[in-house]
Amino acid sequence: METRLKIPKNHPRADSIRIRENLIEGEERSIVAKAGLFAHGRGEAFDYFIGEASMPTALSAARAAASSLLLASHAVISVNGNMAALVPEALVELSMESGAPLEVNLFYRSRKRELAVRDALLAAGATNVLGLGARTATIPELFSERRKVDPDGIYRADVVVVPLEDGDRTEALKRMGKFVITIDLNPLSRTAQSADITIVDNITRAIPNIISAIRELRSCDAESIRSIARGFDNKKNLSEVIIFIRDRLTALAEEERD
Ligand code: PTJ
Repeated sequence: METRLKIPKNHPRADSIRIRENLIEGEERSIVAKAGLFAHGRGEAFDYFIGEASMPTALSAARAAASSLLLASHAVISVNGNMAALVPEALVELSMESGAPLEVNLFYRSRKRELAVRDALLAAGATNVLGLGARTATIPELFSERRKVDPDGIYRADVVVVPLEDGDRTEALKRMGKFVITIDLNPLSRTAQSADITIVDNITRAIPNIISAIRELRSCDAESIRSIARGFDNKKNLSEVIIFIRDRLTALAEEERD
């Protein structure tokens, strides 16, 4: 995505600066919450630890997520401000590939921000965005503004994709019997720990990885898709992520010492 700030193509941190500028401009247009800028800083720190590339664990989690989306009766993708600013086109593509509608659902909810997020998705090619209708349903025992959901969307979904999420809602969705897929660069966050599938990766890489996996799995029979979904163990995957980070940091520390 083009940014207002002209970033030299050969700048060693060009991608990172472009992402940051997208978020700053998104905040100015009310798409991103101020807290979304802090959330990005936390995420980027973890991205350094993993080497700013999709780990093998992220690829297998993306494949499991793709299988679960293909097997779902009514999957929904929950969209917040950071997602709409960073990957609007990829979200529209994922929605089209998986058949899961996009639903705007914000932690820092205001009518202005809901409309700004919806407009960013429409500008990226979405034709139907849930979460802005007059009717709302409520997620029980949840006190943030995220408790209000679309009765035709998250409320009746069996599978919900909730990237960059707060732990309370993930736990509340689980109590409602939903199958939760998240994307979070922090493998230790409450959301990462309580979801059914956690893709520890940057959303800018994870969404395209799920799209590629869906395309690849389309040629597989239903039983093979079910066995990929069944064979995924989130706790084991998260533990491998932490071991990957430990080993990478140990190798870097040894290089420094030599
Ligand atoms: O737009 P709103 O109002 O719904 O608010 C969105 C934020 C992100 C502000 C809200 O959901 C929030 O406060 O989230 P948290 O609790 O800060 O959690 C966000 C998680 O996403 C953290 O664990 C970050 O490490 C992680 N994260 C940040 N940027 C990325 C990321 N994970 C993947 N890709 C990223 N680009």
